[in-house]
Amino acid sequence: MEYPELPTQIVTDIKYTLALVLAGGRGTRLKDLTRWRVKPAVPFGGEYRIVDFALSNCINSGVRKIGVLTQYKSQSLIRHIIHGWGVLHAELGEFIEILPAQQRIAEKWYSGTADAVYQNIDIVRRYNPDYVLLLAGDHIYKMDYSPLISYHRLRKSDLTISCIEIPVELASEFGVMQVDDEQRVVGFEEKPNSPKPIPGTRDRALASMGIYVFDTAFLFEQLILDADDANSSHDFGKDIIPSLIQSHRVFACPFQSVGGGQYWRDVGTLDAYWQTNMELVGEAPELKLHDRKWPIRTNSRQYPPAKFIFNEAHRRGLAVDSLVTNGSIISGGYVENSLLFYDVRIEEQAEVRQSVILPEVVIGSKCRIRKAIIDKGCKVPSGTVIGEDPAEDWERFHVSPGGVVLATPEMFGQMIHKVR
Ligand code: ADQ
Ligand code: ADP
Repeated sequence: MEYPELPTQIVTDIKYTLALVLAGGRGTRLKDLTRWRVKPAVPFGGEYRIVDFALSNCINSGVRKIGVLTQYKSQSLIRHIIHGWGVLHAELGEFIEILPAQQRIAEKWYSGTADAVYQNIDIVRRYNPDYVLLLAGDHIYKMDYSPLISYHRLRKSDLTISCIEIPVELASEFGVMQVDDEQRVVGFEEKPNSPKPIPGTRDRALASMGIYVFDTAFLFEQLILDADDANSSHDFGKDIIPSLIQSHRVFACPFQSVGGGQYWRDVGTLDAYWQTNMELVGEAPELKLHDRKWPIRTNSRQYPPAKFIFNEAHRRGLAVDSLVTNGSIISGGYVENSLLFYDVRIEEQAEVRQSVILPEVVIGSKCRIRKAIIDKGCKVPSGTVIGEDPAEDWERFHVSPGGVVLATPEMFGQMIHKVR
């Protein structure tokens, strides 16, 4: 007789899973937002850092053994995790550990995602998990990883890849796969120039989300083989996955967002970063941050409530269609269709529209800011105009292909943390 899937087995699967969050890439397309911090540490959504989504998904899924692999400009990320993520109980076998590149095995930095995991192989061995869940630290989404892990076991899979359907014209940025009727992966190309559409469609492709479940012993075997291969670039997407699909059981598991739908965003460019933040400002955002059943945790700061000081003469001192985070004060200024992070000041007669204002920014009086991202700590001098004259913006700031202006403290000549 066949027994139905027992809930206790699912709990055991999750309990013996180790999540490794890959958070070491450069993220160069975010330009100066990643000049001093790695992409997963970039502030997002008023209160959060990008990595909070992967970490919260882990905690909410019950995956509570977590390693965060980091190397490039990691201080901001390390600070965020140390100050904000002390939420697990070591005495219950739960932890979040930071795994910086530290030359344990080879005398070099992490050279690719597979090498990053390989260089921590002794640490992973010590944790002794049954499964390893590999995640990227730079996506915005809400996902329950437990069905993915059960799917992996039930299919007797060696490797399971979480996948999503995307427009084929965007697919060159992703690992693109083909599957058979049972979702077994029969083709995989990393960032192909001409991505193959899903059979029966012309405009959809099946993309890897860079989320993998491995049986631990199998992962070790493959990492060691890869480490010995002089021709490999030591990357899961480029090297390991394509080499496995003929000889091993590799399955694709279709993604479903918590609460339904398929919300998943890579905020890899300034335009995507701005757009994804702006979506939150809209009336009914697809990403529901108010959902208490799947809370996104962060390093919450103890700030007083946001404050609005109305100036009777100018009828200013308000924000409409906007998100305003704690500690912010709008004093006689006007904010529309914008997202203000914590501890932001908008001074007399300043106007901010369609903009993302990161923490600890001061927008001086009579500034006019439109379609901009203002990085943490900027003190924007009174009277500054951004987003009205492209030629002027080009001279002083960074302007994205979609016309979003990024301003950082350095662009205002404000060296917040001087090197010399
Ligand atoms: P990319 O996102 O382009 O494609 P990559 O640049 O390797 O892949 O980044 C994946 C994650 O690993 C990121 O979170 C990054 O920060 C981190 N990372 C990169 N290099 C690292 C290193 N040396 N050390 C530690 N961490 C590192 C991948 C897959 C595609 C898939 C997309 C989905 O290769 O097949 O479609 O993710 O976004
Ligand atoms: P985060 O909390 O994101 O790590 P910080 O508080 O360290 O940011 O920095 C505040 C601002 O100063 C950010 O806009 C950041 O890009 C910038 N910054 C950080 N380090 C330096 C530096 N050494 N020189 C100039 N600017 C810096």
